Amino acid sequence: MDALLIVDLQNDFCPGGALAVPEGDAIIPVVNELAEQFDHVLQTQDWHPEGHQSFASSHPDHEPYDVIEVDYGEQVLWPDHCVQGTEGANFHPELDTTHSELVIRKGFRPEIDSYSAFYENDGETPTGLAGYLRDRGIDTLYLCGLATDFCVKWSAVDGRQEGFDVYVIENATRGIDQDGSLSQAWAEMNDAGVQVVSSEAALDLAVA
Ligand code: VGL
Ligand code: ZN
Repeated sequence: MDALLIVDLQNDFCPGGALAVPEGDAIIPVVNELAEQFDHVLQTQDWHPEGHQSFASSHPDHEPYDVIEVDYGEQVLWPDHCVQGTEGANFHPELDTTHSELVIRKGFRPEIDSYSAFYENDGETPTGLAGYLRDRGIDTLYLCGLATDFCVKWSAVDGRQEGFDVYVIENATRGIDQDGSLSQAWAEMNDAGVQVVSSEAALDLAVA
């Protein structure tokens, strides 16, 4: 069984937001069409407390996009974004969320960032998504949303690791592209066995 997973389509990742992904909002009409057609739709929501460790503002000697060492490895420092309860953390108002069965919130532990829908960035704290999918008999995931080179990539690679078939819908995702991270992300996804499809091909495959 197939599911569409819409990653972090929130105000702060769209133009005008705190961590805007170029053209982030351009995917919304495509995502809405996909959401209408899939039998199962899931979403993630980046959901940080104020003062989160991933915020540059929590590290007085650093600026946004610096990379620091933390307990679980390298951490990019971001502008404050998707703070719990703020407008920036809300889903984009044009996103049709009526079809969504489940919203997985992530990044709410103050000391751990969480890009992947499956695991926090320590690589071992699960979000519960794998169990939910298995319980529901879902074995194939179609990913869309933001950002291609961070939360979408980590979710896709971890999904493969967990044994799911994973497709990334190329025209329904956009990247941040920090220091070449976008082309590296496509290469890593390819190496992990993630397949790349257009939204038209995804609809043919999944809804046929
Ligand atoms: C994301 C950076 C920080 C994402 C979330 O959704 O890709 N990127 N938090
Ligand atoms: Zn975040």
